[in-house]
Amino acid sequence: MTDLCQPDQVVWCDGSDAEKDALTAEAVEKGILIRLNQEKLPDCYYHRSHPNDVARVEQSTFICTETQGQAGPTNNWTAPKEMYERLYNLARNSMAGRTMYVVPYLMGPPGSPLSKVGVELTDSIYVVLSMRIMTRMGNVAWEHLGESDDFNRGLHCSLDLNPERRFIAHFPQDNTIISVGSNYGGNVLLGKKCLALRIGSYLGRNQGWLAEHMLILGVESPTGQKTFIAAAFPSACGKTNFAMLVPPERFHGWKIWTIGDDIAWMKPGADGRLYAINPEAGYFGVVPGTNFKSNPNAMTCMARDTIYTNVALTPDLDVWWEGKDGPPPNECLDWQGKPWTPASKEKAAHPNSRFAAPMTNNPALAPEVNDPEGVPISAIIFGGRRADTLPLVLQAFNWIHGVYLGATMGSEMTAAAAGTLGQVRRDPLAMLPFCGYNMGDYFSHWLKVGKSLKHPPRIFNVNWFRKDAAGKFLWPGYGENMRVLKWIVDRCHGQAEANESPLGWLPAATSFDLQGMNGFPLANFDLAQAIDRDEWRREAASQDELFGKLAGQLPPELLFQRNLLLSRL
Ligand code: SAT
Ligand code: MN
Repeated sequence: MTDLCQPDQVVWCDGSDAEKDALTAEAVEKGILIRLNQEKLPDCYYHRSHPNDVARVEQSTFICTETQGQAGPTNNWTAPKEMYERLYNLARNSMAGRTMYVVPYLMGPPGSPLSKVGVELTDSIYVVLSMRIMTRMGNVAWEHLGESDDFNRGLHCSLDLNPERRFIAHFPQDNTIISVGSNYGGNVLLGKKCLALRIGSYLGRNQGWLAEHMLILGVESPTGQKTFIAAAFPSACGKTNFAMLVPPERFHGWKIWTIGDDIAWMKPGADGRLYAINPEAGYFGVVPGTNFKSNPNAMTCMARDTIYTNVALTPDLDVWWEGKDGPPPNECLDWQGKPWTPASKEKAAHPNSRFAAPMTNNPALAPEVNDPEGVPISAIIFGGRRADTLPLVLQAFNWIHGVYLGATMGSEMTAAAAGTLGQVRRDPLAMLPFCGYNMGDYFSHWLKVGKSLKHPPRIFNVNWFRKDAAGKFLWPGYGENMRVLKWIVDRCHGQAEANESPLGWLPAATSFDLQGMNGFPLANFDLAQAIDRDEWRREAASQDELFGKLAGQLPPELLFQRNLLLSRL
């Protein structure tokens, strides 16, 4: 790669503190990072991305399998040979006058049979410093690798950040990723979406495990019983908030522990249960809307050792964003560095501005996070962002029905990806942008894994985002989601009642706790749970688009499930 990219020098990163200090100083000197107010925000830095480079770009993301059928109709595909040629031409000499950093990293706890090693070559200090937060970076990766050559090959060239020369290309059969022309997190922190999800899902299918866009949390009851849950939501639908939830007053003695906020690798264990690890070591969370009420643990995470990207910068070198506690600053610089005041029409922080913070900053970090065996999963939750149709919570009748609920998930588009905000699209298991192979085969893989589990997790569907006729959210969300969690946990332990509905099991009024919800109109709960048969007939009909696209590869079970739903309706 050095022959190809022609860097002036090559730096092998070891992950040490001395290396971090030197790279940080260099980044500050070069204007890549701004040192924030160290009294308010110790070890925190600020970065502005190029204004055209603020989110994942799905149209520039490719799965380059041998045949187009292997990538499937939901992925962009180019033949590997052609894509290698195109990207090598772009990478050629692209690091002249620059430094190539060799970043070894480990995804998952050291010593875990599920963990994977990657090596990312990059010409961006921002990427090196972010990878240091988001992964276990440095010598720990070489130690895990030992004599093996089974590691992911990653190349990242910043180029000139021209969107026309932006490609995020995956070569699953070679365990290789090449990303050029971007410097935005999800496109360039190759351990995250590229390895942990796109390549990971491909490997998981061949090796009998699951790589999922899921948070993992532990619910501890007042008696000390811990129940682990994995939950899939599309990007920017509150996974980080849910993973760090603080139970309300009513749930005194209950505690939520975070294992991960974005990605789960899950494998059947010898005891017939499904075990999960979080391959990451940090959080790359959406900042706007985060405050001490919505997510106090995230506020603590990002109070130190954090890289902020595309939030607003105040005159005293503090950071600000829409939805932060307290009044807005009288003046500041917006995410593009332009003067901003509360009278400005545009937002000060980009809606997809992010913080990168080490998980060890999280007061709710689960002690099991480094357990090489992972944690046993009792429930899997699928959730979308839907203003209508979908109830607050329901339980699938069984695994196959649960896979159908996941496969037909719909969600309104968010700022995490370039696209039309608010439009509902099918995002199966929140994996549409992240599945490294044919989505139909992916559903079959899920069905197969379910069959291999003696004690499969229970599957649930949630929607925090349902609105009333006036456009107001029906459910308060955030900490109050503990009530939904409690019902789910009770269901897992056979302790809560449910009523059968055409969609699945709904909470019985006697077993869903609504006490102590100050000012919450109880009728809203019924509205949030209401099933409108006309909406559901439309919903089932609109599944045709995705199912039609996957025809041929779609497991028949899912079509049967759809017909069962229609007959129940
Ligand atoms: O931008 S990332 O892909 O890293 C975050 C997300 O979209 O989930
Ligand atoms: Mn994500």
